[in-house]
Amino acid sequence: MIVADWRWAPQAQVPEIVTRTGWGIAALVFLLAWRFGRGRVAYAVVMLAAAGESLRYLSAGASTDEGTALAVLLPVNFAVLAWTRDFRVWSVAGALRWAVLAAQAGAVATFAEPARPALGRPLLEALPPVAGGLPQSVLLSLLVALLAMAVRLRFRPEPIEAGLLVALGAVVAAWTVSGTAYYLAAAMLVLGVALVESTFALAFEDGLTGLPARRALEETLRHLGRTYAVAMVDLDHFKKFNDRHGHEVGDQVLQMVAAKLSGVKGGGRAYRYGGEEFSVVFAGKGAHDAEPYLEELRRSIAAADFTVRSPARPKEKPKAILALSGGIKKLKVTVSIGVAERSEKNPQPDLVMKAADKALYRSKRAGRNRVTLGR
Ligand code: GH3
Ligand code: MG
Ligand code: MG
Repeated sequence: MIVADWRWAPQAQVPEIVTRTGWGIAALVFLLAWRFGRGRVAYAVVMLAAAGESLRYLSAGASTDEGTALAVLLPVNFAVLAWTRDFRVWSVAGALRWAVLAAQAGAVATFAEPARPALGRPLLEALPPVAGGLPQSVLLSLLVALLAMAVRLRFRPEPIEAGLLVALGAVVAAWTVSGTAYYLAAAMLVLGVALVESTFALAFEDGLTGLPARRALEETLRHLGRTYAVAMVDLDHFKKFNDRHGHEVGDQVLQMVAAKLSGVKGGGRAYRYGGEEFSVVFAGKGAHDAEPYLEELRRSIAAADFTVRSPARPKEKPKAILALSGGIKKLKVTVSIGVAERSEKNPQPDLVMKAADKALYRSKRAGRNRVTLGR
């Protein structure tokens, strides 16, 4: 079987305006990625531009090996991007990534030769060397990458991870269907949208706990139906807690309490209202129906040992804590909760919140670590 003769699908002549628009989109998305510290998007755009250029060059009848190398490498790079942290385009971490990209380009230019079409050779002789217009090596790389990215998305359903997966789908279309430039431009647009979306989402997310923030809560409250309950959750004696263990330990405990709250059952959704106060919204449920789920939360928080690292310079009892500094501590914390529902007396979300706040206050006065229903 002479695989050296394998060629990319012949490309229909794409109007010059499309190519230029593609470059415009690439430049725009790259600049946005630079501006907003989304190096992964910038990296993906550079790869897509390279894919487009090399296909143009290849369809002019050059070696298939360079194109195949690129087609094997691109999905792998996308999968690695999906699994790694974002970076700034212009930074040490960025320089490292660009060096890796340049090294790959150098390796392809150096080793891919028409005389040694190793990459186009079938991996399994029993199967057709080319399926859907793609050689086996490319198919394998694509399958592994798509699987890795789908798994990543399952655990981290974020815009950029999703954008990379969709963009890779568009790349497959670009390789197998005529009109490459259209699909590559679409892939870059998808990444641009993902970038805008992930940046926009920052404003709605709390940086410390990862819970949706106050702004997201306000958005939710605007779109509730006729039946809902809102709970206010406040940590007990948290000021003392901070004084005793330090603000950093306090932050860790807030994160752990938030993790518990985010797992609330019964269709509730937790938000960080501000400071050490959280809200839980139950759409479609009254306060009575929501109460058992809140009670479950309260109990699980009270029962938990919050394991924290204690780096803090102590304010009190320096000797005792110094011995533990840098060590692991197990701490206890409780929460008080007030919950109220929409009713004739409280027909608006802000009134329901106020009623929940009053109920919370009654929980505090009654001795804390309890759930109180608003009247
Ligand atoms: P109560 O049981 O009545 O709620 O007492 P409290 O001390 O929790 O009440 P108060 O509202 O007076 O104090 C809240 C404290 O929460 C003040 C501040 O030290 C702490 N706090 C608020 N936001 C944060 C935060 O983001 N991180 C940390 N570590 N502490 C916070
Ligand atoms: Mg408070
Ligand atoms: Mg408090």
